[in-house]
Amino acid sequence: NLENRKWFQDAKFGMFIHWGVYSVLGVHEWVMETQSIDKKTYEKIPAFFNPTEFNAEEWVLLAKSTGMKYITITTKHHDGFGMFNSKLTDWDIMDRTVYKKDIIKQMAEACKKHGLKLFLYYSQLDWHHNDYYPRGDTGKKTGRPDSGNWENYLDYMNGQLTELLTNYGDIGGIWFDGWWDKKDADWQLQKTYNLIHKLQPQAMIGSNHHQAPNNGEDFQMFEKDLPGENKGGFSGDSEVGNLPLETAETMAQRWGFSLQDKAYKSSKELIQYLVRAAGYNSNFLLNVGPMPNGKIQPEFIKTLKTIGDWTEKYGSS
Ligand code: FUL
Repeated sequence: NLENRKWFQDAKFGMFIHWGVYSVLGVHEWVMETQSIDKKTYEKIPAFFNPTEFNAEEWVLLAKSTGMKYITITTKHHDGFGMFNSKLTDWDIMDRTVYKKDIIKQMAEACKKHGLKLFLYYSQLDWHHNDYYPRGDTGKKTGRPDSGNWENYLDYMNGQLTELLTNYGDIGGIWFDGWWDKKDADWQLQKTYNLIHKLQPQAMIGSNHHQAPNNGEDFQMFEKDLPGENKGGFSGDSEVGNLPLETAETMAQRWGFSLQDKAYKSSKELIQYLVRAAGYNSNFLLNVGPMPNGKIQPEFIKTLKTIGDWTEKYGSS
């Protein structure tokens, strides 16, 4: 869809949100893997996730006043936990938390109300699902059975994507991640991409698989790098193609909420990054990892406000 590609290319600035039940532990979104937490133990975490202070409009207005035109939020990260109402599993916010409210629904409504587009991050990699089998490079210590049906997993994934593209109105796009965990697997990407474009033709598909484009995606993304660079070591295989571009960075070092991560980038650094990205005609997707109570930490808010003053003066796109 050319119109949407054009819109995306011109948007220049978006907010990335990494939020999941892992935020309770205050480590980062990879904690299940880095601390070798098995599935049964990890399943205790959602009971502690009760973000009573969460207000979707507050986040959307924060993004908007920072000069951002869209929000990309984790609907399911590598731990497989759904932050939305999925009928295909009970491993989601409705069934495992006392909070029992659909985060994605609230975000979709708030974005619509305030004129921002919503993009959905979806991890193809899943450390929780038994049918994510054979295992990939990660998730080997989760205590899952040594068997599973890969086709079932793909059906599950396509089913969840169908839910996401049916129940939340118009979606800006799908931000895939985790393909790289099983580089040799048959992901049947064409089938998934066709499904997405059939359900919502305007939805842009991107995949953080760190490869050259031409796999049927609508935009190309670079994690922690400007297009063409490979400082983060994620983009070695990527050449800049002719798709709209996006580069993702985070406010400090981690993506998900981390108590110990105090390597906050300054507003000056981040504004320079925004400007440099724009020089590549690339969007800048700037990440926050909200706290388990539903608030974004004050250090981030302060920096975003300063960036907002700047974009108000000079424009963000
Ligand atoms: C990576 C993930 O493994 C990280 O947890 C994070 O989501 C980052 C944006 O992409 O591939």
